[in-house]
Amino acid sequence: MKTSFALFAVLASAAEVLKKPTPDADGKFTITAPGIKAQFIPYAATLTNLFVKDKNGVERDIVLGYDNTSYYPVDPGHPVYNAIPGRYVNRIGKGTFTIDNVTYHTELNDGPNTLHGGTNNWSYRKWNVTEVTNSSITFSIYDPANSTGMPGHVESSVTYSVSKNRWSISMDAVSPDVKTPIMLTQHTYFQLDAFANPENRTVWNHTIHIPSAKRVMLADQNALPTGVIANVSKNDIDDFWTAPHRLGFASGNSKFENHCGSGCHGYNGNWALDDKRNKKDVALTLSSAWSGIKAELHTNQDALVLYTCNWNDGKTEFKSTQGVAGKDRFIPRDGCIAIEAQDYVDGINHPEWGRLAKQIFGPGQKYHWESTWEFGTI
Ligand SMILES: *[C@@H]1O[C@H](CO)[C@@H](O)[C@H](O)[C@H]1NC(C)=O
Ligand SMILES: *[C@@H]1O[C@H](CO)[C@@H](O)[C@H](O)[C@H]1NC(C)=O
Ligand SMILES: *[C@@H]1O[C@H](CO)[C@@H](O)[C@H](O)[C@H]1NC(C)=O
Ligand SMILES: *[C@@H]1O[C@H](CO)[C@@H](O)[C@H](O)[C@H]1NC(C)=O
Ligand SMILES: *[C@@H]1O[C@H](CO)[C@@H](O)[C@H](O)[C@H]1NC(C)=O
Ligand SMILES: *[C@@H]1O[C@H](CO)[C@@H](O)[C@H](O)[C@H]1NC(C)=O
Ligand SMILES: *[C@@H]1O[C@H](CO)[C@@H](O)[C@H](O)[C@H]1NC(C)=O
Ligand SMILES: *[C@@H]1O[C@H](CO)[C@@H](O)[C@H](O)[C@H]1NC(C)=O
Ligand SMILES: CC(=O)N[C@H]1CO[C@H](CO)[C@@H](O)[C@@H]1O
Repeated sequence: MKTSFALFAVLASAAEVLKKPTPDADGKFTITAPGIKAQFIPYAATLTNLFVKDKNGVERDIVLGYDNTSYYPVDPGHPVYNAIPGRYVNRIGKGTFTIDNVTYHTELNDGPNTLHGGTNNWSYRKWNVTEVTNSSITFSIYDPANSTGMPGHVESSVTYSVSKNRWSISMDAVSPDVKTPIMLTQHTYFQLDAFANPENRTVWNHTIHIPSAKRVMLADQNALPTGVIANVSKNDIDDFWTAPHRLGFASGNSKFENHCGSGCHGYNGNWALDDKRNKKDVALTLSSAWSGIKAELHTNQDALVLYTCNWNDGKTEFKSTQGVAGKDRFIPRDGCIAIEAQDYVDGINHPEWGRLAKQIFGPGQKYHWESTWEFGTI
């Protein structure tokens, strides 16, 4: 009796193991729910493909990426495609910060500043896969002390899950030993027409609305905040709050050129969301008239970085799941928008902003980030 029960248990658990989702030949894990399919690789905890239906019911892959999963780690441009940079995203002014009178130095990999933790950091590492189901996947990372010039080790994880028409992302992190900066984001680049609009492959005709983005960080030529947080007035170049605007609505404005740094037109800025907004409300809506796809963001974060892909050089191909058969496959300049929910850029160097408690974590404290994208049609 005992033996057969034990045998039954073994067989049952073997069946469980067999049913466990495994990666495909390219190393991609696929999770699905009605109306949505998402694929991921452990490198940088990257979303490689995101399929939703357009207004005609056609499935569209609406994020940037490569067909070849082996290319992500060796790509010299390394645009952090749909990855998790860390442990402190975006810029650190002059690659330095101070905690409790000790000054730390990080790699200057973006002009005079640090960007996304320097080279070879969280978005350059293969994360561990800790749990997979048909509709969710969890990746984890152990970041050793000083691996990015920052004190103490950090343990972090991200869970991606899908439910009907919805993609949810949840990230946690702790620094058990000492105080250290932690600020994460999920760095997805969207193209809601999947480059299949025969008239236009830029994002300028996508419409965006961010009702609580009433303030924006002024930035220098290297896209580093100066410290001044300006109010955004109606129809100003950064106004996406008073009404929905096309991303290209200000392209005739003299401020459009060099708006995101020297030689950079369009946007690579950081908007502060109203602290008092109801976090149950939609924080941002992005849509495109051509595909009719609409994406609504909910987030617990207080700021957003938007980047309209000025630096695409027109030499990188998009995926075989995108575009129009028979046409060229190159991503044009301005061909996408990265939407990064996070806290205020370089807040560790601006105590006057009052963000230190949201950006520096030590023993006993928990960092938690969450966002949901809900897809539909207009
Ligand atoms: C994929 O990328 C890797 C790394 O660059 C390269 O060695 C390999 O040849 C590529 N495979 C294909 C099918 O292009
Ligand atoms: C930092 O230095 C100041 C001035 O010397 C001192 O008053 C303060 O106690 C120090 N803080 C810490 C946490 O060591
Ligand atoms: C997951 O998907 C596989 C393949 O479609 C299926 O055999 C399995 O029963 C599913 N598991 C669950 C828990 O739904
Ligand atoms: C993955 O897990 C192994 C074993 O626990 C650990 O040694 C390694 O550092 C982990 N990798 C990452 C990227 O955290
Ligand atoms: C941290 O790493 C840098 C180089 O990566 C090194 O110069 C520095 O001494 C290290 N600091 C500590 C406290 O280990
Ligand atoms: C741009 O969007 C408008 C509606 O907002 C639509 O009428 C027009 O056809 C679109 N243009 C292109 C090139 O897709
Ligand atoms: C795409 O549309 C934008 C504005 O909507 C326009 O500036 C640009 O010239 C168009 N590109 C092409 C290739 O038609
Ligand atoms: C923004 O507006 C508020 C009042 O709504 C005002 O208190 C604040 O000084 C303004 N900020 C700037 C930088 O002008
Ligand atoms: C700039 C910097 O500190 N880079 C580090 C990122 O993490 C790797 C370990 O994965 C270190 O080797 C790099 O020095």
